[in-house]
Amino acid sequence: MPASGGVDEPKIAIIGTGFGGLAAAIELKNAGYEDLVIFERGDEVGGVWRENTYPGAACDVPSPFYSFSFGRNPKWPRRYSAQPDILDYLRRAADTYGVRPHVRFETEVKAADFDETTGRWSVHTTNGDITEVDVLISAVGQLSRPAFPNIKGCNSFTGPMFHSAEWDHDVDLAGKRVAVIGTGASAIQFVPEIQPQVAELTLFQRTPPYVLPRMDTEFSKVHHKIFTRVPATQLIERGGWWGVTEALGSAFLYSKALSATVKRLCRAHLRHQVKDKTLRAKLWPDYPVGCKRILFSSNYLPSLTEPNVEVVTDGIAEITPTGIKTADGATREVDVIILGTGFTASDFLAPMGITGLGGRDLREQWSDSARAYLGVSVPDFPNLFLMYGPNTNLGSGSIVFMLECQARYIRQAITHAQQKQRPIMVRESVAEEFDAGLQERLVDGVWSQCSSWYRNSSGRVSTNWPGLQTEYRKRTASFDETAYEYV
Ligand code: N01
Repeated sequence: MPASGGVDEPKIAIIGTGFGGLAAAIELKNAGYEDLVIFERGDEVGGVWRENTYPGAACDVPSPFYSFSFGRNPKWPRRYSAQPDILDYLRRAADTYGVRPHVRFETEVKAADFDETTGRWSVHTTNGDITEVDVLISAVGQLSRPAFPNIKGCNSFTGPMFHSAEWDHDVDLAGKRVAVIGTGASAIQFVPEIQPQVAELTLFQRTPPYVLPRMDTEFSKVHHKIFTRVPATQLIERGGWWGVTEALGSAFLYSKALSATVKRLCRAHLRHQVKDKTLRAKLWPDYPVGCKRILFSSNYLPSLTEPNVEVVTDGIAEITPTGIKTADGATREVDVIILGTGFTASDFLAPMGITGLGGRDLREQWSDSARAYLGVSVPDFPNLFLMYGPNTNLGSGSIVFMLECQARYIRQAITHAQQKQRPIMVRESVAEEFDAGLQERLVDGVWSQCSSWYRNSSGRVSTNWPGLQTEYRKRTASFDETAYEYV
């Protein structure tokens, strides 16, 4: 807050304009906070929904639930919306709620330092500007930085090679021999889209995913009319998906019997879609269901049964100038390599340099693992708040739901700090106790039983919330001032 005291309106900076940044901005604007500056490295709002333009990019959570509770859209073209429709929704949200005028586009934040004498943050951008603010909110997401595999010979490949999150639309895949590395949520969306165009598709699979059918449907004009005229129908669909995702979450977190049922459904889906026993064996996971994200697709498995597709399960030994060599010594010659290798999810806030009280460096503080009270507040970093911070991802559910919880909580925290006229930070003892409690639940949980982006390099589950969405909502409903202290 302003060092001069008073209850002046704080100047607030938000980094990022994906669902998280917009949720925070809209919450704050609705509460009357207008002195907002929002930094966005791209030239449009949208976050991952602006960046990921690969063929078939879509949300695997139904849109009536994967959208703002206050911004229901009766005109979603489909239940599982495609990337352009979600991006369009976010653009409209930025306009409808008056967020856009606050955004500084093509402005990337490289560092932020807390000044103890003024009680303010100095935000440094790559274009050399420094902006002083009272409150800093990071909404840079967990999945905004592509992970590139460290495979021998990676740079020697002479053909086009690109990551799914940086799709090169200038590369014409028609008639080409294409290699895909990775079988996560991104790959299973683009593989069925490119398979009919390419001459050969070689899918390098390290670990198969569990796949359930995607119960997609086009929303017709009739649906749109009903959703518009009887808004309760939208609420029913939203509530229904909330219930389904909570039930799925309960299965992984609390019930072996429910988990076994989910596994049986995945098995039945695989049997139904893949008749070839050898291929089926390759595609059946050997880790507990839910340990990696369960994927929803009705066209991925059938695409792998097409004659121009080979699923390779031998490990990749090397990328050569013209192909990919596997551990068994075989080399597949390919024209294009597509990396569906995911994101550096556990490097929260990287590569920004964030310096808090006493010159503490956030990256050093998090050198063993990122951690934050409720995923939002970090000791010694006053008036810094995180959206989609550590341990706020879900194995099942809508991140938008979680983001709204965080936005509400942060708004309350800011109001509190404003009333006290001093920057606030979470007490170290509170944050430690909270973190220990989470890890106690996570250490023997389902996500600790295989490797995935939910875990950092030391194996700690640093991305996921250990409970259901409902629990998170309850725990973030009201700001608890006793958990905080003042600078
Ligand atoms: O990434 P991933 P993603 N050699 O990390 C493999 C969200 N999302 O981009 O499992 C060989 O899931 C790796 O293998 P393994 C969603 O939250 C949402 O697909 O580690 N293979 C894995 O198969 C999702 O969970 C939507 O053994 C290598 C794959 O690459 C998250 O983004 C849509 C390798 C990476 O899978 C990430 O999904 C899309 C190597 N060296 C994404 N390195 C929605 O619909 C990695 N792999 C909302």
